[in-house]
This record gives sequence, C-alpha cells and structure tokens, in this order.
Amino acid sequence: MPPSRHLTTATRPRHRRGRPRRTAAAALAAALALSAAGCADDSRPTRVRDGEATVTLDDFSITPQRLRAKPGRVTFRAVNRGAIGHTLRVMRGDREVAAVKTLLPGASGTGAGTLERGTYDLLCILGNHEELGMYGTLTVR
Ligand SMILES: [Cu+2]
Repeated sequence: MPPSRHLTTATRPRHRRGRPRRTAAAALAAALALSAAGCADDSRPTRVRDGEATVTLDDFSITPQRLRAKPGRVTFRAVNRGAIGHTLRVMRGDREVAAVKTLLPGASGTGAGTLERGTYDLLCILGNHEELGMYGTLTVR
C-alpha cells in the first residue's frame, strides 16, 4: 500500500474513544516496523511485572505493542531508539493517566499512573506518529 494512503486519514481525532480503531494502513505500518525490529509476534500481550513497564519507542512503533497489567500503580519507562523525538502517553479514552515527556533520540524517561481495570491506549502524540504506527494497547485486569 503506498504511503500516501494513510496520510489522507490524518485528520481523524487523535484520541480514540473506547477500543482502538486501526486503519489498515496504520496496521501495515506497525507490522512493517515490528518485522523490521524482529518482533513480529503481536499475538500475546507482555505482562507488566512489579508495576514497571519498559517500552521502546522507535520510528514509528511502540514495543511491546500489547501490554497487560494488574490494577494499581504502574511506572512506564520509555526508551527512544528512533532518530527523531518521541513521547509516550497512556490514555483511557480522552483522559491521560500517565505521560513521559518528549524524548530526544537515545533518551529515556518515566511516567507513572494508578490504573483501574480497563483498556488503555498507548501512543506518541507528536506529529502524525500515531498514524504511522506509534500506538499500542494496555489491558488492566
Ligand atoms: Cu513519535
């Protein structure tokens, strides 16, 4: 699929409500990014242990893309392996529950939040990075 295809959908609301809706183009971009990173297995969520989730940001992916955690305090440690700046937000609908400030290439940072049971979106809010594949899901239960 040509890259121009998903650019036409860039005007949709940045923060999705409820479960993530993914365009085929975004899913393809994510799949390409994941396969390039050698982590193509998106079938099983990664468990968050001891309330610490380590997430790798890249151009343009969030890895792991699926996380699962128990309710309670979770600290997100994001590492930017990309060539440009990235950031991480953890959203429940339109509500931000954890944030990592913008990270320059090679930088890392943390953000924490107390999570109730539910489904959360992970995303990079810079530019159209979410459209390009920087999204993920966290299930708390
Ligand atoms: Cu980004």
